[in-house]
Amino acid sequence: MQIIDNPNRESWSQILKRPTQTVDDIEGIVSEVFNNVIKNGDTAIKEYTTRFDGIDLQSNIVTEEDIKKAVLIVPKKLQNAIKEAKKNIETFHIAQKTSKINIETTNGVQCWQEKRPIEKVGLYIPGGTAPLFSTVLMLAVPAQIAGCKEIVLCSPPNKEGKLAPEILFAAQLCGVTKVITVGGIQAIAGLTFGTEVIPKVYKIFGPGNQFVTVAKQLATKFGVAIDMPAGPSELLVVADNSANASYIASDLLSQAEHGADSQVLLVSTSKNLINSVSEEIEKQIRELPRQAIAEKAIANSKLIYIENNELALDLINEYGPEHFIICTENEDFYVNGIANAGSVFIGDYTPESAGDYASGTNHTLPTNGFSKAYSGVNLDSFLKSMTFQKISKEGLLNIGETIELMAEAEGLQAHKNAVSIRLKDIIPTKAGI
Ligand code: HSO
Ligand code: ZN
Repeated sequence: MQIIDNPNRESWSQILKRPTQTVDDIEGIVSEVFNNVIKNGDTAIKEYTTRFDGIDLQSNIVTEEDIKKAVLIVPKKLQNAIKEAKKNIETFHIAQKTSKINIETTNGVQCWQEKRPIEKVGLYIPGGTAPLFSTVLMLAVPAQIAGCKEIVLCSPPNKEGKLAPEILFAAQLCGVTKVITVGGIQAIAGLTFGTEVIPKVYKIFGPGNQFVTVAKQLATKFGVAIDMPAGPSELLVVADNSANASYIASDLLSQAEHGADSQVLLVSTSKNLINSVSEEIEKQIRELPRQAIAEKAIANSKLIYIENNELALDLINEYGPEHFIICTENEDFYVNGIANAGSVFIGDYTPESAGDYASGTNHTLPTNGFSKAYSGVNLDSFLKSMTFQKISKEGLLNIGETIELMAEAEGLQAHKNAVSIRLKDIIPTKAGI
């Protein structure tokens, strides 16, 4: 693994580049699929499933019967583990509920703000080399707590034309209202425009490959919201001499095995630790079933020696990792100083896998430096804040003139009139409008 020795600030942006692979003309194919789905609905969806997934599906509707069968296949022990994880995710996300804010800004002017669920949401669960059913929990649990009425789950068919039974088990456990076997651009197009089978939704969540990501971005042009721009997984660990090199190596490999384009970084003030972690990675990677994938990700990854904690923190904030693990003696320095990270894991006994599955935090997080401006998925992602106001006669008397003056100054006479016409009734002697 590449070791970088005390890089100067000017070189940071080069060193911290993400290994994004660009596929030519994704937008072209995404627009083609969108247009075809607008025109031909489910017929187009079926054609693209045959073309992109290599599966000729008779029906992509997942029935109650399919779900019942899936539940029988998932081993009881795994079912219990999924339930345990769900409980923790639920506890953490229920705690995120906020109370209504209700305040009188001026006498007689009552303003309040409350949150209401987004009524229809679409959850995209990728297929690929490993169907990540844990993502079903991370999206459906907060959707259900928020009170979303329609929770539609789309995921691509496997080689047998089916969804993994664990995905179906998690979906029924978490109150998903409809499951459809459809993936890729065509799934996003279906959720954006609606077809006979796929309901149109107001917001689309979930990770996906570059095609899905570009499709989600195009969906926003048609008025559908998305959770965030998603990219390959990443992890940055900061560790000093006090850290356990084999633990650190296991964490770095846990993200590296996600995909060839994942990136993992170690930042350390200790050259000893860097060398030990490098050796440990070589040892542990040989034992992994997904060694080939992890090796490609490790080729994109770096061990960075930095001479002091202040510089290290600046570098970490410039990178803005999706996941940030702190294994240092002075952990508070990093906990308090971190400005840009999706989710933070503190201490020797907090592997990132805990947050991926079962501690309770959400694993749908901003990648590619988006942690500088975006939050990970949380309860609020499924809610909208709405404001309300009720003004009494006294209230309008109190703020009426302010509104009139401002409207007049903006040259908006009709705005002013809407106040004046009322004030005239409240104070009959007031000059005409
Ligand atoms: N680490 C991934 C989430 C995940 N890991 C799902 C295992 N399963 C998000 O970057
Ligand atoms: Zn993971």
